[in-house]
Amino acid sequence: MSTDTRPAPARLSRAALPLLTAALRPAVDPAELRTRVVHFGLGAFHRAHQAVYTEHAAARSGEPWGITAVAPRSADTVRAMHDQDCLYSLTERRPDGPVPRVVGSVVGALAMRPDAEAVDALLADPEVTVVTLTVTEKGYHRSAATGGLDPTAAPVAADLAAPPGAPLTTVIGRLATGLAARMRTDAPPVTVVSCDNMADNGAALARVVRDFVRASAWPDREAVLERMASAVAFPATVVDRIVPATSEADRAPATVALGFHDALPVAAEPYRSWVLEDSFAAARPRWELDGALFVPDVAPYQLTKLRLLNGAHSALAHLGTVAGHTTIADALAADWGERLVRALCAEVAPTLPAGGPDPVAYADDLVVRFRNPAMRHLLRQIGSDSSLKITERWLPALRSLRAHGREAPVLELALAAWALSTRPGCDAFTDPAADELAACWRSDGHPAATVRALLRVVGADDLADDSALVTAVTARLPALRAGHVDI
Ligand code: CS2
Repeated sequence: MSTDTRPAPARLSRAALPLLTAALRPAVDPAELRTRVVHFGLGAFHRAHQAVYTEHAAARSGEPWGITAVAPRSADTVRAMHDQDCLYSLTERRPDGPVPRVVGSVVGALAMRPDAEAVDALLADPEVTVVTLTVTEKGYHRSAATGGLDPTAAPVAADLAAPPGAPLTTVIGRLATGLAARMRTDAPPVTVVSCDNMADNGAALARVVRDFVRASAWPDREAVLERMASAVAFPATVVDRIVPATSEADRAPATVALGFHDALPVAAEPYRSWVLEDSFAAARPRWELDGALFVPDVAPYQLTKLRLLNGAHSALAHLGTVAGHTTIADALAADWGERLVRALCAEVAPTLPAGGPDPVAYADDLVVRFRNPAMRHLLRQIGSDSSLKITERWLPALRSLRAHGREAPVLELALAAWALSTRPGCDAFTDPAADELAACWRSDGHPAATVRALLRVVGADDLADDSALVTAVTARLPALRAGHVDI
């Protein structure tokens, strides 16, 4: 047995940067950046997407756009970020080998609750003109029935009832409070950019923020709303990059590649894209210098991405789990994997507005991206929170197909696999509505009644009332229960 007596590598830090090879160093010197962007959501996705675009925009424009990222929950991540001067490595997982480097655009990290005052100070800071968010669908606390803020959701109700100055739990509450403070000081306009996977995400975010202000007890809420209407823009955006949650297996190679210990590495596919609605209220990083596309209307891109990429991801997650697979690449290697992706894209294509990417070429690219053998993207990660995801990814397309009298066998099959995952005791995925969904499986109930009840839980009463659809989904259950995916 040999004992390794070499000292552990030092922690990644700004002092380490000059010691890295040029290929590993950030595109910008973080010491030259200032916080001009506040980001909510310190997860892997942000660090592999917007942080990269912002870094390149700063490097190419010479403008000092730095990001302070706010972690809604995890103070541990914030501490780890501080321990390494907010630097971290990003490894592109190319099929022919990993390509690591350090990203330098994040210059501050705050924990939303303990650092509430600092977060509000930044939101009111005239230098900060962009706020971005990656808080996932559940961070918006939208009501399935109305699409607006759900004031009965426990954390929302608690934030609305909190005394002034108390730390808040929801990002929407914190953002609304911070923006209100900015409006009161007449600070310059600001743009708030939702980077989550929802149709019309800008309008969705604007609505829940305004709903929070409207439901607050602030005496000046009408004045705040009025000023917000002219001084806060909420453009829609489509973000795209496959970034699996960082796993233990990512840490050691990152440290080896850098020669410095990195507790917060991120690994992502090489592909990335960002399409933004060109309606900003104030200065922004020149993300277009790094390939971001500014367009008048993102809807064709948004719906294509949500229904094809995310729709296929969710279908692979549920059907792959039924068939005993663990990752997207495994599910794609099944004899039905590629067929599923192509069939789903072909089925959904007629529901997409004109002006977006060509669905056939898009499906070709998806197969290549999903098949990347260097990626380990867990079906468990993608299938979690499905009660919120399928309402964006599958149900609008399904409605549109049914309204036009078209067949939807792939979406029906996917829905049946999702239904099975909601059974009591099935812990393949986590979901905020898990208890409510499990309660739909009454031991004396007919499976069709269960399918109907499940659809009602996700706010799809219209589909629950569609007997032909419910019958078709129910008919798929027995084969799936036996682990057969028949496409
Ligand atoms: C995935 C997305 O976890 C999921 O639900 O479908 O995170 C997906 O990887 C990204 O949207 C790709 O841009």
